[in-house]
Amino acid sequence: MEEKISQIQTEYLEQIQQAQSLKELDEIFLGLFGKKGQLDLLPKEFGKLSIEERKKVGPLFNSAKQNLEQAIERKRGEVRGESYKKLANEKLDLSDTKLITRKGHLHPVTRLENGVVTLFKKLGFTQYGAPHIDSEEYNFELLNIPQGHPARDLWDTLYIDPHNLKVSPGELLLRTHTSNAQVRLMKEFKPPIRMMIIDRCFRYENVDARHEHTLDQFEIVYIDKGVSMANLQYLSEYFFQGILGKDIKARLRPKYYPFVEPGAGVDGLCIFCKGKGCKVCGGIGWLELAGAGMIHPQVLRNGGIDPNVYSGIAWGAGPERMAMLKFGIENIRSFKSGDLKILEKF
Ligand code: FA5
Repeated sequence: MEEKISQIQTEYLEQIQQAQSLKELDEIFLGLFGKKGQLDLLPKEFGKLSIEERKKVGPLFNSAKQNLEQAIERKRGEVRGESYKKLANEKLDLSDTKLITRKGHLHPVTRLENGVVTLFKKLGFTQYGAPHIDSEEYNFELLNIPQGHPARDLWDTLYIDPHNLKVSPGELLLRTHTSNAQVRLMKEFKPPIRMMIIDRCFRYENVDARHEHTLDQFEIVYIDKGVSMANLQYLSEYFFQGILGKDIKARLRPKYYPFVEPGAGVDGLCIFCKGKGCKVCGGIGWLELAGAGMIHPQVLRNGGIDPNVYSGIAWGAGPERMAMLKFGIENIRSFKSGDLKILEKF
């Protein structure tokens, strides 16, 4: 046994000395101390030895084990030192490397909206902001839509849980349209008024190719003496041609909104089916871009404006719907999907 121990020691010390890499040293370590390692198997044979022999072999075994472990550790240190030296002398020449940079850009809807704001600034419109979380009063009641009015079904929304707030259930909601700004701005400013609101709205909506639950709207409110449907017609053309190009085909059709009289829907010809009807336009051939009309006399009164002196027009348009036509995007949900393959095209 003593011979066997010193033979293993000599043999492995030599191997350790010749090792060039950490991998080789790991293999040597396993060969000695692994599950079937030569040195680790030895104690199993100690049972066969006499007590006298065991007294001699025990310390010999321990010192061989210690020597080999230390030799491996020492050699590991040397090999590491060599690799560090090599690394320290290595030089990486990056002078010729071209960095691959990805250039981002504004979201297509943001670009379209910036264009809209610039267009209407030229006509003297200023931007106005109204709260996203608003009261029923401004979103519905002051716009001639009292509790229980069937028109509320058109703007189904999400109500805020009044827990810990000093409001009754159903009083606070996520605004369904930018029209919640109408009476607010009338109370704040005296006519003539030329204001625009461009911002986010929310609806409890059955989402599909042209309906989102979170959508942007662009609203204008123009109040002055003698404002008429002719102004609405002119501004609609100015708006749609300015953003979608001279060739855009738009139509104005009668539509009911409780806060305007008369009311109109403004549609753009569906570019996907050229008016034949498809899944994007819901088979209609036209895509509704805006709701509009002459501001109802009662709404003017609610805002402290005398309808016998002043009249006004308003519209609320969907920038995402316009972006669908402008960029040829068939599904409104693509805009907020975060799908770079689609967004990078624009
Ligand atoms: C309104 O929201 C009215 N406040 C518009 C208005 C303003 C009428 C001023 C009269 C005077 P409507 O629900 O139809 O109306 O929405 C207006 C436009 O917003 C639609 O024409 C469409 O372009 C866009 N829109 C409406 N619902 C969605 C939706 N779920 N997803 C994307 N766009 C929508």
